[in-house]
Amino acid sequence: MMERPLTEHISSTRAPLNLQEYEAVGGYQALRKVMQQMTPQEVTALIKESNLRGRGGAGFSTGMKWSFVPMEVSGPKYLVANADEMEPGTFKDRWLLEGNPHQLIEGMIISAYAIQATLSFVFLRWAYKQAAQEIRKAIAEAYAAGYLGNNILGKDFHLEMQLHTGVGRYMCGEETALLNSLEGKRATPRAKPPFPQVSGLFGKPTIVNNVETLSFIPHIINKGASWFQSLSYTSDGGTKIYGVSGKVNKPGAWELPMGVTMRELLEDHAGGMKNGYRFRGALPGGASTDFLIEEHLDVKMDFTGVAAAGSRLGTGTMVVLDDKTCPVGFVHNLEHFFAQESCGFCTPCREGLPWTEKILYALEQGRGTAADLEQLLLHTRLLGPGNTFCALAPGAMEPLQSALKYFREDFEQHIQAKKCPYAHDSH
Ligand code: L3W
Repeated sequence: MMERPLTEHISSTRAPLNLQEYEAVGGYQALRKVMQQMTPQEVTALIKESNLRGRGGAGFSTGMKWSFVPMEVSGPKYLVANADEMEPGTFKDRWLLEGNPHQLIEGMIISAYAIQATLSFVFLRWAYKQAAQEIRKAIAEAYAAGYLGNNILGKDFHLEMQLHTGVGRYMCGEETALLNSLEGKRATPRAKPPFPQVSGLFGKPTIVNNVETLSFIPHIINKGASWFQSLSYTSDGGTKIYGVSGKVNKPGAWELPMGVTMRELLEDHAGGMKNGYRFRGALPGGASTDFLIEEHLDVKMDFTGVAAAGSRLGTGTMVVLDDKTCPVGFVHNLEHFFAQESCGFCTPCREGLPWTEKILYALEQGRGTAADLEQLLLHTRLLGPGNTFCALAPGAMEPLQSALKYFREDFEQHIQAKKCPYAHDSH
């Protein structure tokens, strides 16, 4: 029987586990174990050993991130759960937030203990109203039970937790923009280094981890690093919440062993393509990843496998492109989103994304020229890694550059025919 530790107790037909129900299935046992038996350093060492890699998109080692916190520095330290899930096609954290809020809270308390943080925040996407209700209720229950507040489980450890709802901007998911937003400032990114682990919220050491990442912590404490490794098909340990959207029979999200193939996801879980639609490609991890195509269907969906195929696992939630949807229109739609969500702080992103969108729109409408394709290629370099302040614009260039590589004929057909060849089909 395949284990699904994160979602085992989530059911679409009932409310999330309340505190008592969560405790009845072993909830807060990991926190007890940590408080009774483990030093902060031991917790960090265990998480490092588990090779838990960040589930927000970048896959950075969680234990290593924690180990950068200068523990010898006195004064406040902070922990933030990044619940600002806004990556297009991505709806995995919502499942955990609405389905098992105590699991996240327990993970946060343990993580805060590991870095000796005394104040923690759930930074929640504005539109996640149901999640806000569940988290607020669960935080109150955790306070009432003595899992939050002063002297947690009788130890000399104190932690406050607050729910902070965002303002509905994609930019707030970038960790330094998120911290500026929490400080009440405009949500623009900060230069890194210094990384937040050293200088984060109000200039103090701060850890920002994704919801899925933090939700794993109690399970790793309870069952150990090798158990976590054993859940996965590959060396990137654990399970992963994968998702599929697009013209498939059963779009959805599933917790599966890390390293399932794209084909398994598409055929076994998403039920294959809908009648009359053929698979042309997919963005493996939300919109800001490169397309993979049919020849990649047997790629293992872990950080290493997807990178070797020329893309990134990202959030692990796949967006499928079918043969009746215009790839130019598809990418135009994405660039419209990214242009709208640029925070405007750095010039290449602020100016380059709307220009990219404009060129794509003209192409889609049959008003494009061959020179426009060169312009688009130039943009993928000018807005690429190293030329902007954060990952937003480079991420936005990934679907574009790979569409120009794999679907170039479609772009050229628009130019030659002076119209969209899909005009009657693509909706
Ligand atoms: C110390 C170093 N810390 C990296 C830390 C850093 C951060 C984490 C990842 O996100 C992803 C992208 C898209 N010393 C460090 C270090 N860190 N080097 O590791 O850092 P980084 O820079 O690799 O990535 P990032 O800029 O934090 C970029 C994804 O985000 N994305 C959007 C995702 C949206 C969602 C959502 O809505 N749920 O996830 C857009 O590009 O996949 O991989 O903590 O401090 N030398």
